Amino acid sequence: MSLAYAAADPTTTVRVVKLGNHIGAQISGVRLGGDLDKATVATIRAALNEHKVIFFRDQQHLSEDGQYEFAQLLGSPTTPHPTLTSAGAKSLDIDSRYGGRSNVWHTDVTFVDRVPRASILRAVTLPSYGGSTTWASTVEAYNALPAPLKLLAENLRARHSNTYDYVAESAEHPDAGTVAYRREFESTYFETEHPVVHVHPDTGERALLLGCFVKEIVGLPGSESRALFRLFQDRVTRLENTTRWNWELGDVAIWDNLATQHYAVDDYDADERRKLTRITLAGPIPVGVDGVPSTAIAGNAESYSTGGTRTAVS
Ligand SMILES: O=C(O)CCC(=O)C(=O)O
Ligand SMILES: [Fe+2]
Repeated sequence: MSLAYAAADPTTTVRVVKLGNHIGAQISGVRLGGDLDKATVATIRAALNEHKVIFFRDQQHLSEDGQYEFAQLLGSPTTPHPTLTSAGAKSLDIDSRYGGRSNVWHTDVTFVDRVPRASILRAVTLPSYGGSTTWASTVEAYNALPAPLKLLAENLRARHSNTYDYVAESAEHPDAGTVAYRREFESTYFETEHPVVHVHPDTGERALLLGCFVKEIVGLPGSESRALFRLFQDRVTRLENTTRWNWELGDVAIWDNLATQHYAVDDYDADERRKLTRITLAGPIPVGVDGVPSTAIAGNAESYSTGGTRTAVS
């Protein structure tokens, strides 16, 4: 299905083409930057809410500054990361040389209370093959649950932290860059309790809020906590629920971080470099179906993100 919208410049047409039933669309006819007209920004916002992750090819003109100026049109950027503070002022490099191989399913930064609303990722250096990224809809994962499992999930809360079990995720010996990255990643301890089902601040849709930062489901013994996590997390990553993007230089992906998880596929040569630049938009503190918000257990994310109130940010 393809939807066309007239852009402010009458010579171009913005086109939104769906990539899958539940998630993903490619948008063409847009030159991203700080000078985009309001109508196009509104189209991008609507497409993001509807499709959860959207892709733009051929944005080679974008610099870090241009990416940031565009981000400011869409929402309010956070600092690059709560703990990776040696990153620049505006963006976070996802760099294979420095620990940037996110081959584990996650929603970004769920260890803080103000979970980012969206992320904007731009391909800067790519390997000669491999290195795609996959996103999954956490809204569809919730919607597809049988009624008894919906009820169960809605009544659970989970604790997320920024120290998770890397050893369980990777059989390989980490290189020096990865070790340094992890040390910085864990330099300040953050822990937050979130509802397992939260209500999306802009669409009102319900979504599972899980991913690799989950430490435990509250109130359960370890074995049952792990079993329930697995049950719901496996629902998120069903392939019908995902879309996979094969990057080309100059591509930009924007995902709704409150409606998705993602996984960077580590299938490129160890000698090859892959680097993408991420700018993140602030989001509000999630709330559960019962209206109870997430609560910070450890760490203060105020300086990371101006989010926190439940006003629409993007
Ligand atoms: O490397 C990628 O494709 C995605 C990395 C990631 O997890 C992120 O940018 O948040
Ligand atoms: Fe990520």
